[in-house]
Amino acid sequence: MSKTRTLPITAARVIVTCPGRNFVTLKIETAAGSYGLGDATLNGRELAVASYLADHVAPSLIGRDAHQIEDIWQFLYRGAYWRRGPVTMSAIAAVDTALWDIKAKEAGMPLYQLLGGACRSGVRVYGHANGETLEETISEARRYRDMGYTAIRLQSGVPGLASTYGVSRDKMFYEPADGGLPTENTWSTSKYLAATPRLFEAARAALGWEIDLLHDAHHRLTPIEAARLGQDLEPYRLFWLEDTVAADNQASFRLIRRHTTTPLAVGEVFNSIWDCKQLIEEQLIDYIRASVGHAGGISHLRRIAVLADLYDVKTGCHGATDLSPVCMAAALHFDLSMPNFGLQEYMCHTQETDAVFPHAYRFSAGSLYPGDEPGLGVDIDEALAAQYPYRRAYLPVNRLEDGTMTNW
Ligand code: GCO
Ligand code: MG
Repeated sequence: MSKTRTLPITAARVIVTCPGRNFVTLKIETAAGSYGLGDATLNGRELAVASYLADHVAPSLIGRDAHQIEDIWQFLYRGAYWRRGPVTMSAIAAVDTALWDIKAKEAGMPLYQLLGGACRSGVRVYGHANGETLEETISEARRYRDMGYTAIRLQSGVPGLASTYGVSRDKMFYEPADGGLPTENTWSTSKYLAATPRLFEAARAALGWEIDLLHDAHHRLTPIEAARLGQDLEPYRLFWLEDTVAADNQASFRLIRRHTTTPLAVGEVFNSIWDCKQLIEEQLIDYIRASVGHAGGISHLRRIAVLADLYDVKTGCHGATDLSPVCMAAALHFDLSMPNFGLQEYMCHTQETDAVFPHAYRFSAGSLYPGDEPGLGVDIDEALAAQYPYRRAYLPVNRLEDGTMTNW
């Protein structure tokens, strides 16, 4: 029997860059001269993960065998003692993703081949149509349809509110981290609940029934309000209704589920299988939105997806602009290889970001294709990245009209 070749890790470097928005990237190098990339971006808390990796993880990686992905995952998860949480799990995710990138490059295969091969020809994605008014949102949706999208998320301004989640001036590149300190928004659930069914009624009248429509409530409702919205939207047959409640209390989905057949998606802020377990096992949701970047990497997200598959829950990976092209590429290889893939979120990155992260993945006719380069098929131009130093940026915060803090 031949002896297994080891692949010692020689360096693990953290690269922070801001080509329009902040990204944290881990680059792991091996004695063979190969390297892999992992996304460690945590919107509004970027430097916490950068320090976690550079100060606490990188030194313990040097000399380990890059091929031992699962053992290194367990070492970082169990070895931290302080388990889970977005900072730890984003850091572990970056290591895991970089190691899968290395292994696939060593194998000379695109990563999806190593994960079991393609289960479908491409990865269907949804785009983001948004506008200040219902009319503007619908005309944006038409534009997305003309670009080839077959699934579109609709977010619209709410009459009587100055701003809301999901509506931006730049229609192609939505960026919510808009302030050097958190900006304050004002929120009214009653105004939102009145406006949203009207948006979808108008959208179906204008766009017909061929197109899949989605919506994100962004954690702002109570369970009974979520149940109401789900019922009110039933006539318009949404593909999914996302993040109605914050889901800190997984059992709260029982109440929502009891009242509506609108398909439910949740989990972009989840970072572990334990955040998903009850929701999946009790079949309280239809789509799990956890991402490679925030939920422990490809290794851990596969566990979540395998559990979900047992209960007819499909994947719907988070894919906002604050997940870098490294994370997007990883998501595409994962999506292509999983039997219970549902739909992938896709917000285009800016040209500046794409230049820093040259990538093989391409959009065509409503789907993304990861390409057939060995590994993830994404690189980082370090010289260009160095030209964009970190800029502090925060997500907004939200208050009710009487001043009470609420979820953003
Ligand atoms: C989505 C999300 C994002 C988040 C953002 C926070 O569904 O894409 O809700 O827009 O708000 O990722 O950093
Ligand atoms: Mg969301």
